Order: sequence, then structure tokens, then C-alpha cells
Amino acid sequence: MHIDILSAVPRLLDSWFNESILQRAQQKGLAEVQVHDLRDWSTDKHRRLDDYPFGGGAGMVMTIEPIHRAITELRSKREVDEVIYMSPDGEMLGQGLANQLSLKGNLIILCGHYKGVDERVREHLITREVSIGDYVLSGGELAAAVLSDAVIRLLPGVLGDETSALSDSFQDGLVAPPDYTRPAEYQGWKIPDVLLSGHQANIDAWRHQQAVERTRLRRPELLDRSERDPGATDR
Ligand code: 6GU
Repeated sequence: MHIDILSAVPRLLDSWFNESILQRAQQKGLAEVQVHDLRDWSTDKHRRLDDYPFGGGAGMVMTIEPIHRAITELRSKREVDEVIYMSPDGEMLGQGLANQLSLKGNLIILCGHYKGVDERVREHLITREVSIGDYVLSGGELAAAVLSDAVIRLLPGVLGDETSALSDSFQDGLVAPPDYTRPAEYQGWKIPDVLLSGHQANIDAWRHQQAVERTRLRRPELLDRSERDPGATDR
């Protein structure tokens, strides 16, 4: 997978993609992330990317030309599957959307700044708009990093243990069960006996039951009605 990120502040993202799991994914050749400086496509002598809004009002708006030039150049280099604009009024990122995007080959992610972009960018150049939650960030960079992380860790081979992405919270619609490691007792605080039983079927059953119970307590909206309210179908 190739991800091109377009940003007015690329330095914000450089360190992020050069560390951790994402760096390993890139070293293994499973994912390539390139962070581009939108100013490289500005034709303005001061390399400006923004201008005053038509009709007046506070704040600046990112102009269409550098964005158009950047997307056109990147599209000429490879077959681009989606051009994603990170925006608080976009489609909400969830595990389902991350799974869907992890099946694509090449993505462009545009990070907005200031008041946002000239609406014609959204009308003509973008294929998809994604939000990471109902709160406002000062720029799309953090959101682009979140989206890239959620997608790249799903690519086969990125995580050491092939099964670990499948046992993530949300992958089966449940939050994850608790984990414990040594020591089995710390200052009198013990781990559940079943984990020491050596009986794998019992352990698996316990984990599933914990996941369901935790989901009911913490994220009831993830459960369908029959699980949330056992017996509801009898009434
Ligand atoms: Cl994608 N961008 C910005 N600027 N703020 C956000 C967001 C995105 N998602 C939630 N808040």
C-alpha cells in the first residue's frame, strides 16, 4: 500500500511515520508513506497556501491551485484508489472503514488547515471525507496519522503475530478481554484462576464472556439488542 499525505506542516508527521510499527511496515516493504509539503506545489512567490474567504468573515481558506497541482501529479505517478480529505464533518472513522481502506492499493490523504479548503476541492478533487471524532482539531495531520495507523496495522505481515489484528477490540464488534502477565500474584493482587488452569477451551470461553460483559458495561451500543437484553426476543 502506498499512502501520500499532503500537508501544509509536513514536519508534524515526519517523526510519527519514522518510528514504531509504521516504520517496520515500511522497512518490510508492506506500506510506503510519503508526507509531502503542499508548498512545493504553490506558485505564489511567498509559497502561500491560503487566502481570504469570498464574502468576508474570519479565518483563511486553503486555495485550490496547489492542492489540484499536487493531486494531479500524484495521480499521474500511480493509480490512486481514494483521495481522502480529513474533516470533522466527514464520515466517522470506525474499524469497518479501516478494514475497507486496508484493501486498497494507493491512497492520498489531504490535511486541511486554517478554516479548511476551498469548497471546490471537496466538490471536484476528493473522493471521500473522513472524521476521527466529534471534536475539532487545529489541523488534519493528527487525524491523517490516526487513519494511516488504523489502516496500516491491518495489512498482512505488519503485526508480528498474524492473529493479533483479528483479536483487536472492535474487530468482532466487542471490546477486548483483559490480559495479565507475570507475576501471577503481586502484593496480594491475583489473576483469575482460569488463566492458570491450562484448559484452553475454558480460557477461550472465559475471554469471550469477559469481552461480552465488558462491552455491555462500557460500550452497550456495540451490542445488538438480543445480546444487550437477553430474552428480549421472547417478549
Ligand atoms: Cl479529520 N480534522 C480536523 N481538523 N478536526 C477533526 C477531524 C479531522 N476529525 C475530528 N476532528
